[in-house]
Amino acid sequence: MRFLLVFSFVLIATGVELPNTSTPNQCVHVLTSVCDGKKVDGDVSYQATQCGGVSNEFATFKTSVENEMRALTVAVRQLQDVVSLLLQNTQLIQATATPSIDPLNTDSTPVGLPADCSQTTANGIVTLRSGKRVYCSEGWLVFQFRFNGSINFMTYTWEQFKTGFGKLDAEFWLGLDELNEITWENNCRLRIDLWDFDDSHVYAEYNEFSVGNETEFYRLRISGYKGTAGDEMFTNSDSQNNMLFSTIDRDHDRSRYYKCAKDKGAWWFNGCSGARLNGFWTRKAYVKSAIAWDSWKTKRGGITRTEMKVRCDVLPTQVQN
Ligand SMILES: [Ca+2]
Repeated sequence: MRFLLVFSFVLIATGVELPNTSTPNQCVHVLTSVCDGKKVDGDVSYQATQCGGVSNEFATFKTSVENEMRALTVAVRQLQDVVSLLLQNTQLIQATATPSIDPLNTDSTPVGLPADCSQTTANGIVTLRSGKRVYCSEGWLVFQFRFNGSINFMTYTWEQFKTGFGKLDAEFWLGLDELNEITWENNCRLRIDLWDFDDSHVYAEYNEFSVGNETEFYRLRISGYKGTAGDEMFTNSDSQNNMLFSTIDRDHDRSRYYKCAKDKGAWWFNGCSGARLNGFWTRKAYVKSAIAWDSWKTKRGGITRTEMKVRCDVLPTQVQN
């Protein structure tokens, strides 16, 4: 039955038409009618010899059947070629739809994902090749993001600034350990973008940026300013270059009398002035503890959105002599 179905499909697909006398009984019927009453039982050779007028008809019919069979053979081969091509296309589609696996990637994560933010133009939350989710902005890795005061940065401790807090889809601080890991052995830049209530925007970029490890209290190294916000971190009289990180519970600033971070939020304080972007988020002006960048906003308030981000050039591997 299966063979008959396939055979029928082949005929339909190839457009081959068999003669109406394609079955043995029909064949006998045709020959019987030509012999005009002579009894025949399907023995076509008998008929051919007994019925002279029929022999030519039989020869013609035989040739016709042979021709049809040859045509069928050609059609079957063409159909096999079509099926073979379809199978190849199906395999190609399946291979394209299945994620490729990088044989060098031991954790078997799909290739095509960026290794870091510098390899993507996406802005927002991005999954890296390592599986880690980060926040990218125009090729930079965002490590501090504030825009609505949903998180009070003033309440977080040394341990929390060390490991990070907040959420990527809200406000967050990435963490000092990770900043150290990212910046310590690479050439990195720092970029800071600031906005106020009127949506005015300024930026500051530092061509050199690194953060030490916890043993040296995450010492900040910074230089090479350019931008529109003003150099509030390096050439300021209260320069924060080479300063240690302070939090509400760890005082590493240079003021003998004050704990700058306790009043103004965690930062790399020298004295208690200069940039301080982890301060209190407020819409009010003249708030002592507010987020501040004095070379742009002198009213101690009004900065409503901050983005701190890092971008690094990985140093080439040392060549062994
Ligand atoms: Ca102090």
